[in-house]
Amino acid sequence: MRHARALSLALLFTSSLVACSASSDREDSPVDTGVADTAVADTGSAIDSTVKDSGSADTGASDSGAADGGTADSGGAADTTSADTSPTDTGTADTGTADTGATDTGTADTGTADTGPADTTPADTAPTDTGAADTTVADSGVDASDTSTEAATFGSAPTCDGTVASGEYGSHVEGQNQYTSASQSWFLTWDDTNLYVAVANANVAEGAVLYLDKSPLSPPTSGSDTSGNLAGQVYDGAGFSSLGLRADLVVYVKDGYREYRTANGTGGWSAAVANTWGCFAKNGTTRELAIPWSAIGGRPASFAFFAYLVSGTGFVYGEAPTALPQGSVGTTATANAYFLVGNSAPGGSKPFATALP
Ligand SMILES: [Ca+2]
Ligand SMILES: [Ca+2]
Repeated sequence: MRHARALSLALLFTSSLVACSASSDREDSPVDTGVADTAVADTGSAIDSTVKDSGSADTGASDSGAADGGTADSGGAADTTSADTSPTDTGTADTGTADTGATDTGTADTGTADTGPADTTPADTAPTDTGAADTTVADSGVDASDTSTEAATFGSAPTCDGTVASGEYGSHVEGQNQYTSASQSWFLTWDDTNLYVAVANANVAEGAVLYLDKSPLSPPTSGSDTSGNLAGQVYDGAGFSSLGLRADLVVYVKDGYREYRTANGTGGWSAAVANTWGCFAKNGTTRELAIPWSAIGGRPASFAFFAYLVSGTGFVYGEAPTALPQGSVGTTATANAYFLVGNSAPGGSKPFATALP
C-alpha cells in the first residue's frame, strides 16, 4: 500500500524521475573490538588495557599503568614510576625522581633531582647542584678542575668529635693547615662561622692557649689599646706580659673547661666567657674545638695568632711558632712570634705558611 502510494506520487509531479527502490536496514560504523577511546584513537600500539587516554594518543609505547596527565611520550620508554610534569623527557626515561627544573639532555638522573641549570656533560651522582652548571666534572667540593669555573669556597667544616680525620682541616702538610712543634701537632682552618683548632698528642687535661689579633697592624705592636692588648693573660702560672701583636682574643681550653676573653679597649681583658660557646671534643690525646667568630664580631679579613700548651704547673710546650719561649717561662715572658694570615677569604692564606718575625 505504502509502496504503491510513493510510486503514484512520483508519477504525479515529474515523469522523468527514476523510481526509488526499496531499502533494507541501515549499516552502523565498524564494530568495537575492545575498549573504546573517548577522545583520540591509538595509532601505534596495543589497546590500552587499564586506563583510557584522555588527551593525546601514545605514539611510541603503550601506557603500563598510570596515564600521563599532560604530555605524550614521544621517544623513549614508558614512564614506570612517576609521571613527568614538566618538561618532556626526550631521551631516556627517569627511573627514580621526576625532574622539576631542568630538562635532561642526554643522561638520566639516577638519584638526585637537578634544581639548577641543566647538566651539559656528565651526570652528577652526588651532591645536588644548587647553582652553577658543571662544564667538565661533577661537583664534589672544591678541586683543581673546578677552580676556573667556580668561585672558591670554604671546604667542609671539621667535625668536632675529638678525632682528626685525613684532610679534615685542609692540607695536612707542615706549614699549610698543620704545624708540628716537638711532638705536638696543631691543625687550623676556618669558615665564615668558626675558627677550628685541633691539637694532637697532648694531655687533654692540660691547657691549650691561643691568642688572636683580628686587625694586624704594621708594625704589629703599633697603634693603641683600642686596637688590642700588648699584655697577655696568665694561665696555670705561665703568662706573657709582652706580646708581639695587639691581641683581641685569648682562648684557653682543656678537658672539662674552656674560656675566652676579649680585649676591653683599655689594655685589659674582659671577664671569662666560659663553656657556653662553640664546641670542645677530645679522644685520647687529641682535642678539637670550634671558636665562633662572633666572639670578635665576625670573621676578620686577616688575622695573626700564636698558640701553646701549658701544664698545670706552668710548663709551656708545643709552642707555635717554635720561636716562642718554652719551658717554665714565668709570668713576665715575651711572646714575640706569631703566624700572619694575610687573607682569610676562601682560597686565601694558609694558617701556618707565614711565621713572623
Ligand atoms: Ca674531627
Ligand atoms: Ca688587634
